[in-house]
This record gives sequence, structure tokens and C-alpha cells, in this order.
Amino acid sequence: MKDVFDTLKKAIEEGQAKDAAKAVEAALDAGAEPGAILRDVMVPAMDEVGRRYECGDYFLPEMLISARAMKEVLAILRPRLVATDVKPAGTVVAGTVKGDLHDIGKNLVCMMLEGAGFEVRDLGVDVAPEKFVDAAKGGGVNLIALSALLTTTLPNMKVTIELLKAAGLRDRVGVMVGGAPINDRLATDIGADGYAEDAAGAVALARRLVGVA
Ligand code: B1M
Repeated sequence: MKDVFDTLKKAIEEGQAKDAAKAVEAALDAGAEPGAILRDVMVPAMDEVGRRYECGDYFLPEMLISARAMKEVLAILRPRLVATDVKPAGTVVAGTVKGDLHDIGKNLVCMMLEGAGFEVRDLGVDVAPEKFVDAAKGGGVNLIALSALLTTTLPNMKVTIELLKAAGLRDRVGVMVGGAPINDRLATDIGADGYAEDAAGAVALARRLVGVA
């Protein structure tokens, strides 16, 4: 299995989408667990891409093609990650905050929430605070899930929470936040109900916030 995992990791790091797709199929055929492929191979591959970008070995185009390879592999894993027969747990409106185009982590969180029985309304990327508020006005929304990967876009989480408050929605709609630059303290400071470090943690947090944990 190590060989297949190494091939998959290298293919994502180098943006070879076809090789990555073949490697993930091979890993699944060999009995690898989808969650483990994601956690132990794919996420570390993207971390490596980030490291190469940070030290100047990679530029934006390399980061983009790696992201494309990651997304193709995720599409293969998706049906296995969301296969569920659990009863509906609640409705979540999710999105990446205004100014931020990163969506791989947010998509993963959405997939895992769906897998845990949540209905997910994904608003996409670069979502204005007003759009989250409009979505929360719709009936039956229990939670807003805000993702941000850039330190520059973090303030838009706070703006969104303030706007939810101003619209009188904060008492009935919970807010969870996540993304690489966020931590528990920041989540508390901006008035969120909770922070999760990864997609599995997001499911546990969402369950706790809607009271089905
Ligand atoms: Co960009 N990027 N990027 N990027 N990018 C980072 C984030 C960066 C850390 C790279 C680096 O310098 N090391 C850096 C941010 C620095 C900072 O602000 N501190 C950065 C930068 C600077 C930029 C640009 C500004 C570059 C430029 O233009 N000069 C630019 C910004 C564009 C914009 O958004 N306006 C940019 C662009 C891009 C691409 C478009 C090329 C591409 C994104 C493609 C896409 O998403 N469709 C990209 C990528 C791929 C990355 C890295 C390499 C990988 C991100 C990723 O997908 N990780 C990233 C470096 C890194 O993170 N190591 C980097 C895999 C993913 C599974 O993890 O998204 O962290 P992550 O999600 C995790 C957790 O964070 C958590 O769960 C997920 C699963 O475990 N999580 C939540 C996320 N959301 C959550 C919500 C929750 C709970 C948990 O509850 C609601």
C-alpha cells in the first residue's frame, strides 16, 4: 500500500490529475479506507504544495494544477465519504468568506457533514456576509459554517457574525468557523460558537451545536 500512497501523494504534489486518479482507484481496490487516504496522503500532499509555494519552489500555476488534481481525486472519493443512512441531523449553510477563493477544505467539510446526515447548502467561495444572512433567513437553517484560508479574509467572518446579530438571527442560528489560520481563541474573539481544526472535527462540532452529539 505504501507504494500506491507514495504515487498518489507525488501525483497531487506535481498536479498530475490522471496519475492521481489512477493511484486513488488502486488504493481503493487494495482496500484502503477513504478517510485514511484523505487524512494520511491527500491533505499532507497539499501541505507540501503550500510549503513549496512558501519557499519559492512553486508559483501560483503549480498551486492551481495541484488543486485541480486534488479536486479530481476528491470527486472519486466523494460517494464513499457521503454514503450514509443516518437520519437528518440539521441544515447547514456553508461557504468560504468574501475575498477568499480556497474551497478544497470547505468542500471536504461539506462532504463530511452530508455523510453525517446534515443537509448542506453550499454557497461556494467569495461569499459576501449579506449572502450568508439571506440564506440564514430561509426556514430550517440551524448552522452557518464559515471557512477562511487567508489571514486577510479572516475579518469577514466577524463581519458576517455581526450582520447575523443585526438581522436578529444569531439566537436561532449557530456559527462554526474553520480554516488554517483560525484557532479556538480567534473563534471566541469573533463571537463564533465553535471552531474545528479539520473536517472530522467539523462534524463533531456541528453535532454538538445542534444537540445531536
Ligand atoms: Co493559496 N494560499 N493562495 N491557493 N493555498 C494558502 C492558503 C497559503 C497558506 C500558501 C502559503 O503561502 N503557504 C497562503 C495563505 C497565507 C496566509 O494568508 N496566511 C495562500 C496564498 C497567499 C494565496 C494567494 C494570495 C496567492 C497569490 O495570489 N499570490 C491566492 C489567494 C486567492 C484568493 O483566495 N483570493 C491563493 C490562491 C490559491 C489557488 C487558487 C492557487 C489554490 C486554491 C484552489 C482551490 O481551493 N480551489 C491555492 C491552494 C491550493 C493553497 C494551498 C497550497 C492548499 C490549500 C488546500 O486546499 N489545503 C494552501 C497552503 C496550505 O494550506 N498548506 C494555500 C487542503 C485542504 C484539505 O486543507 O483548506 O486547510 P484546508 O482545510 C482543512 C482545514 O483547514 C479545515 O478542514 C479542512 C479539511 O481538513 N477547514 C475547516 C477548512 N474550512 C473549515 C471550516 C470549518 C471547519 C474546518 O467549519 C466551518
